[in-house]
Amino acid sequence: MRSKSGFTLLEILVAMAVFGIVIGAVYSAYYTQQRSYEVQKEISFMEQNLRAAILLMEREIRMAGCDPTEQAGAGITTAGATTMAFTMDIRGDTAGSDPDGDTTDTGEAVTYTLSDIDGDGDTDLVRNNVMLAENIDALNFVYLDEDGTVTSTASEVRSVQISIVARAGNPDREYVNSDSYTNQQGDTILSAQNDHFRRRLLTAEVRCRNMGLE
Ligand SMILES: [Ca+2]
Ligand SMILES: [Ca+2]
Repeated sequence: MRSKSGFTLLEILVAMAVFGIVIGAVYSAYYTQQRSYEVQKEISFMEQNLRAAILLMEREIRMAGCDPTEQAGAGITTAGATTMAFTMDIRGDTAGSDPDGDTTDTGEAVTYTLSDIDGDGDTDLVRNNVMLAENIDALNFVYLDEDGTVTSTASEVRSVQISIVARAGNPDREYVNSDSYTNQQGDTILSAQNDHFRRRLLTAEVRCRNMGLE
């Protein structure tokens, strides 16, 4: 016969141990889920950031050299690996007016480059000295002529391959990134960093349909 006076010390210890194990398991499951949620949030923010930036670049670069009056002398002015500059005549002196034969109106001269514009130590994708996307580790342009051959002669450019490597804002201590990233030509644009940041590479090829029109 067992005593009716209550639990023995042993029973209480066993119950506490079981309770502790259950709480530990619940916490561990919660922590794992929370962590994967944070990682997903970082990645989707990084991808949205990158996609929005590359969409704007595609749209603008497609207009490079736009010169409906043939008076503006619009074209690509810098065809560099990490900097691209170009002009286009897309409006007149006032908002909504027609192209007027110059490339001096708002938004008619554009430069894309990589620089730490906000000075926080991480490079950013910059359009005309304004940040377009932050935490960009690599920006690379490859220029192709009408035969699809790589060229560095601005006037011969007919299409542009853009490659961008974006990095998550926060490191993930349980992850090591040992990937290197290449452009569409297979050239390395970011070597393996072996750090704790997740990254995404996005590439696009834009046909500059206004280039090479006589
Ligand atoms: Ca103009
Ligand atoms: Ca920065």
